[in-house]
Amino acid sequence: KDRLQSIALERVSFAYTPGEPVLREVSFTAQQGQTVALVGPTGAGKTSVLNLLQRFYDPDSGRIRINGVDLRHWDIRRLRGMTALVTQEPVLFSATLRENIFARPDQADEATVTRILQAAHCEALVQRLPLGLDTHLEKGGASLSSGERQLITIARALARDAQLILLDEATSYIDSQTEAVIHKALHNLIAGRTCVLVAHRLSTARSADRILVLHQGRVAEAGDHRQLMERRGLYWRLHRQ
Ligand code: M5T
Ligand code: MG
Repeated sequence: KDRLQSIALERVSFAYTPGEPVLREVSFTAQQGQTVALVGPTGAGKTSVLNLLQRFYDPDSGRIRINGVDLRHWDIRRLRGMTALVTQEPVLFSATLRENIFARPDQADEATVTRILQAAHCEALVQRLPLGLDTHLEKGGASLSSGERQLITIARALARDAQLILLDEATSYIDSQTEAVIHKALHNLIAGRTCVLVAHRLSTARSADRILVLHQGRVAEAGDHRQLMERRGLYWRLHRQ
């Protein structure tokens, strides 16, 4: 299994449409086990960074490296095996909850299943569903709340034991109780793993090793929560809104 040691963006620029750059010379690094949080206004380019890290697109200039190796030289299957994505709009399969979480349900023993459901705070959901883990999710989980769908994708990422977590926090309205539960599940997912996360709630960014404030595709500020608050710049102003 590949071990993730570091990821680095080196002056990455990118445009979906030629001449309309959405990322301009973005640089950051994360060592194994670290969390980098991306914050900033809508359209700043946060999700685009995750798109490049998944190789949905390649940079127009600059480099992305994993373990020092240019991302374009990585085998895409190895990259996918290492990475788990937790998105704003989770895609659930029209299959059982168990199949949605475990790629090989027959190989997941009971202790593992229990541990993962606990860590992802999915136990209440499993209890609520008529057939528990074996409940068939109709229409990709249309009957579930967006918070529940998010917890399922967190469980899925835990089950895969991916080393690189790419997380785009949901923007949709979630009540504060559900938000607290998701926050705890995310904490369990991120612990010990390397993570690049787009934080829409500033409380998620707070504990990151490094926070990047993106503004119009540029890194406007970078530092940890304390450093950025002391700076009294953009990040500090985001907190006062
Ligand atoms: C940055 C444009 C978007 C915006 C800019 C994902 C995507 C974005 N864009 C495209 O043209 N095509 C695409 O597939 O790129 O967008 P973003 O990276 O999605 O910004 P964000 O994640 O910081 O914003 P938000 O609203 O999620 O907080 O001009 O139109
Ligand atoms: Mg986004």
